[in-house]
Amino acid sequence: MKKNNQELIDQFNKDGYIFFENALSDDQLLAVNEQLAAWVEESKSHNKNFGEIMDGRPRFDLELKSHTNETPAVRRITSPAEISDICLDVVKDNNALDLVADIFGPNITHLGNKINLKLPSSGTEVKFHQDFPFEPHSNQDIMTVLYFLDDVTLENGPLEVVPGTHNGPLFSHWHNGIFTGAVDAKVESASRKQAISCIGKAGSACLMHGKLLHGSGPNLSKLSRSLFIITYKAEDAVALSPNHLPSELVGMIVRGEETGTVRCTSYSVELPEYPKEASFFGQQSKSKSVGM
Ligand SMILES: O=C(O)CCC(=O)C(=O)O
Repeated sequence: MKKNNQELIDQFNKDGYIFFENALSDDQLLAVNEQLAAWVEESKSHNKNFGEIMDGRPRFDLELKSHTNETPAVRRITSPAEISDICLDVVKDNNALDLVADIFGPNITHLGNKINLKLPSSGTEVKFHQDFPFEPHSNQDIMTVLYFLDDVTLENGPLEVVPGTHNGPLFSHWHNGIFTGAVDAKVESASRKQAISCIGKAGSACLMHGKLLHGSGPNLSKLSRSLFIITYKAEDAVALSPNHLPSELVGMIVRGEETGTVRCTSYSVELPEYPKEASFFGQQSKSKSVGM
């Protein structure tokens, strides 16, 4: 049975995430996927990361150990909405955004957008982490919305979330003086046991609180698993560290209006390290050097 908005909001407050069908219209899904297919095709002529975002880092991040012409392994496209009007239109308006406004609104701004891909044979995986320590703000009303561009199944590396962790501690993402962008191995193995896989049809989305612990395993299927990930925030949540995905679109109002107000809640968090790598996959690969 389809849940009404209040049931979804109650579920979000309890679990820290919501699965939401038809977050993208059929036209949006088709258009973003056509754009993505063109970028993957383009990646075949590159053997290293390419493109450029505002701070000079590459926009297209490749899983270099598996990327070939036959098995392209783009794993991240940073701020696609800066170079594609199709993606920009989705950032500005989609069915899930109304729910974000119901939860953290009425005034909502865009914080960042990216596409994560797990192409077959790429081996890409995501270590367990919380998003908030990458982007601490004056309050914690930050929502990551992960739009499914493919059908997501148990085999193709679904997002795994740990219900209720948005109400728990902020974990350290620093280990032995290195920002690994991941929680430590003990927290990860305990989390895995409680994690729920977010599976569903292309066009659905998972709305996830910025503090929710999550990760995902490799794609073991022959079909791709791509997510368009857009982070939104309450307009009165003001950044406490430089945005790690800088773009002209940061701070764009997508619902309501600008109030110029800062709302503060009290908490402590270690500041993140500004990435030198093309994306957080590079930061997470440092986990190996600290024995994780
Ligand atoms: O691609 C995924 O499965 C998760 C992505 C994620 O957690 C992130 O990019 O922060």
